[in-house]
Amino acid sequence: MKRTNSFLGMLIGAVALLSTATGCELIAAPDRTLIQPTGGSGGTGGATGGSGGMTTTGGTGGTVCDPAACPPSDDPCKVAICDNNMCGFGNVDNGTETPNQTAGDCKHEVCVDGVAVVENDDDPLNDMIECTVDTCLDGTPTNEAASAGAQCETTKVCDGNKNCVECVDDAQCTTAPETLCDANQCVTPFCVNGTQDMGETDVDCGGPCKPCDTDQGCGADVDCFHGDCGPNSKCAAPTCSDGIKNNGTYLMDDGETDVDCGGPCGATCGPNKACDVNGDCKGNECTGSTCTHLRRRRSKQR
Ligand SMILES: [Ca+2]
Ligand SMILES: [Ca+2]
Ligand SMILES: [Ca+2]
Ligand SMILES: [Ca+2]
Repeated sequence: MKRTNSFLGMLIGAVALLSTATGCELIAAPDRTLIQPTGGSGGTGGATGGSGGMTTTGGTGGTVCDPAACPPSDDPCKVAICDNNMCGFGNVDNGTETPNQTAGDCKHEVCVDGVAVVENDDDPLNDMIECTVDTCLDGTPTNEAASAGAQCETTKVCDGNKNCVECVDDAQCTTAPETLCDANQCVTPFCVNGTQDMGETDVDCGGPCKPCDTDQGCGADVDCFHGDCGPNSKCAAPTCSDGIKNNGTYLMDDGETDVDCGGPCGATCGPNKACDVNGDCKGNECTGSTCTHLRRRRSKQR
């Protein structure tokens, strides 16, 4: 009788344990409002990774998180991931470029620890001028003049002042009779003989020789370095309103950087006009070799 009672007690205990175990499986079911569905309707019951320290081995057809099916990130430095079988966001690889890039600004935006930062980049500004060397210097585009004699336009050379010219010395003048270099132009020897010869509009200038300077004789605009042969058949002095880009440092150091602006005309070049320094531009901002468009620049800084 005593043995029977003790057996009954063990049986009741076992049933109690079993019901506890069954209760635990129900408690371990996840809160499905916190799990993003990953396509299709999930099965019922079953959970992966229950809490509470007891492993549930039952349950089939539970939802499995798939990063590809999670809501995508709006932040270019974040990516959808699964964490504890729930959709979340993680950092993209450090150094990943964001879509927010500007060509030619010597900078790029990359992700570092999940945050977009702007870093220096080897992304020089192509100023479309062959006789400048386009580089980045500490995150700033620079377009320095190429050295005199550097090749340009296949058969010409740079003059060291950003211009592509015929010659900088006699070495480039090898086709007779033009065997001498005078003011960046290959000429015949009579263009440098100190007398006005046939075809010259003044001494050693005009016609087949180098163009003439202000107040020298001319027959047409092409005879004048500054491009304006006045009504008195003398080359007119350059002005900031003659409609001519009076360029260069030849004879008179008056180089406008664009038509009637920059250089001796001061900070008068508008957006997209050519410049050498900030002082050539109305907005006082010369980027590369071009005056910056103020409105565009403001929007870029946002
Ligand atoms: Ca860039
Ligand atoms: Ca260039
Ligand atoms: Ca001559
Ligand atoms: Ca001018």
